[in-house]
Amino acid sequence: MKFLAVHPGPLMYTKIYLRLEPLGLEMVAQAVRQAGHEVRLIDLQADTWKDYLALITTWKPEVVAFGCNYLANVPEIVDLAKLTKKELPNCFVFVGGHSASFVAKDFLEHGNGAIDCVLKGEGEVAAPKLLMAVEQDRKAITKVPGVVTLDGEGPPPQFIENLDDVRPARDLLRNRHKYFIGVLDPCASVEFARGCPWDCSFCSAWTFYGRSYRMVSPEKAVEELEQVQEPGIFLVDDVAFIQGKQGMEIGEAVARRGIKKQYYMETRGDVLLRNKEVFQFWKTLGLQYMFLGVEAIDAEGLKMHRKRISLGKNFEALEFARSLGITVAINLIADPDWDRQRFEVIRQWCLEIPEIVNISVNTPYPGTESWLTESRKLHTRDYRLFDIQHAVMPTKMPLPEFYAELVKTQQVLNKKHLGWAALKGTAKIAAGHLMKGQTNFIKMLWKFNSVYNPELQMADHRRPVTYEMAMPPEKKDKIDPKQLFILPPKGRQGRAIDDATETFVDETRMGTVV
Ligand code: B12
Ligand code: SF4
Repeated sequence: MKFLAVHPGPLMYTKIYLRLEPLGLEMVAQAVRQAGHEVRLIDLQADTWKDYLALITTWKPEVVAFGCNYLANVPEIVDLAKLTKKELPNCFVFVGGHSASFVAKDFLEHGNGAIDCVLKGEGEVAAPKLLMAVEQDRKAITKVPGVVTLDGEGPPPQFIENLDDVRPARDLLRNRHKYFIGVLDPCASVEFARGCPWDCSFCSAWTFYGRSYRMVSPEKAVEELEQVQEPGIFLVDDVAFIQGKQGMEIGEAVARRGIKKQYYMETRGDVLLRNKEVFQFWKTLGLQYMFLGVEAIDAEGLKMHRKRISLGKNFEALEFARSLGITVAINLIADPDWDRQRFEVIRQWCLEIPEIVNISVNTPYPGTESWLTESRKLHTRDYRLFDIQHAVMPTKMPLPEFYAELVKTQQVLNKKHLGWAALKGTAKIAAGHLMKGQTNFIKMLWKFNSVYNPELQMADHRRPVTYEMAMPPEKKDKIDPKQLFILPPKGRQGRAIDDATETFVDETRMGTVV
């Protein structure tokens, strides 16, 4: 069958700092291709709706699959599905991905017949099975694991047995030069491990994967790095090198094969401190950027986000990351309750430290514990505002003032790390990019004010809402986190970490789920 995989357009954050290839969708595309279908992929972060329309009307796919990792993309995907069914009434249209899995039924209702099913969980195993059902007997699709239709639901989603079995169909993307993060321009994405063994209340990375953790083998990881053309590598793992041994093994193989790349990765402060030698080694291999999930700079804030890592440890981790001589970025979560004074404290802190500080807004997402325990009522149910750059819960200050303070604080980042300030330190690199025709990095340096603007944020709230999110269920003080899982948890055996690491995780996580 002719299968078209589609990634929706960019959200606010990706308009400046980065644009990355849709790795999960490439995995699904490859699995479908391995099953013998004719496959194409279009990424609307780098192409337009017009390109999409031209593609479906000329190529006429028999199946169109949308990837929805981000809740904020739901309305766009519903509209694209409707457009697709209008142009190609017999085409089978379905949606998969992280967020789609948590709001499957709502998605189908918004689609009003334009979306045939949502496929929950990992797509590698399920998508080829679904296509087989579509080809042979469309009425039997609810027998496929993870399928949700308006009439019923299939068995629970299945894990891919071995992450080495499917690697991404990178060749299907036509605009690979458009993917970048900061100076890593162009940049490819690579996965060394999947899932997260922690259980932070505001995060759905662990609930999606049933708190499992699996690793790609060092041989496969290195083979992939070798095949990737781009000099920059964005490691998509939620927490890099949880298991130090894997980090060392991949690193040693990279060194042996003489692979020269520049890397971006994200990790936790406590993992960094536990596996110092691994990160030191990766610095010698080309580690350039590290993102540390600090979330708060006071104990109260950390408690709120259920991060059981002390502030002292976080600052020690920051100190160590600095000592590696790499660019470090950290994330802080601004709460809608913040007042002017709180923002001022954060601003001062941002000014004092050399790191890039990214500030996002506390947002309860379906699939997280916060979604069920947050007592504050949502003041909007517009999916598009659930991008952690907008306030979806009532703010203590009037909303325009909250945004003014937020943007003023984010401006510190702009002043310190973008524009001329950034160009001063990177002029040579930037010139190199220009010589090769890579302009993503240079273009992003002056975009801040056109994207981050309190007036624009307010205007976003005033847009008419066609598709409204369902309300969260009645608030509960105690919940059974198991009800949040998409992939069924396998307990300890689902986590490919040694016992010492399992104990370390247990000591630093807050939950009691197995
Ligand atoms: C890498 C990453 C990014 C990258 C890459 C984005 C991209 N173009 O894909 C960057 C850094 C750009 C990014 C940005 C953001 N991200 Co992000 N990101 C991740 C992260 C860490 C890993 C995703 C990944 O690549 N995994 C590896 C691949 C192989 O897995 P996958 O994509 O999930 O795909 C599998 C399944 O989901 C499924 N699947 C995926 N697509 C499809 C399609 C079909 C048809 C089917 C059947 C199945 C299927 O099958 C795949 C293979 O098994 C996840 C956390 C997580 N672990 O999921 C957060 C996550 C998805 N991001 C999140 C957020 C909030 C954001 C931002 C909004 C943050 C911000 N600061 O603004 C932005 C918005 C991005 C945008 N689209 O414009 C949240 C999502 C919240 C939500 N419910 O909406 C997550 C869950 C993080 C979290 N801890 O909460 N992100
Ligand atoms: S450590 Fe916490 S925030 Fe980070 S991916 Fe794991 S569960 Fe999510």
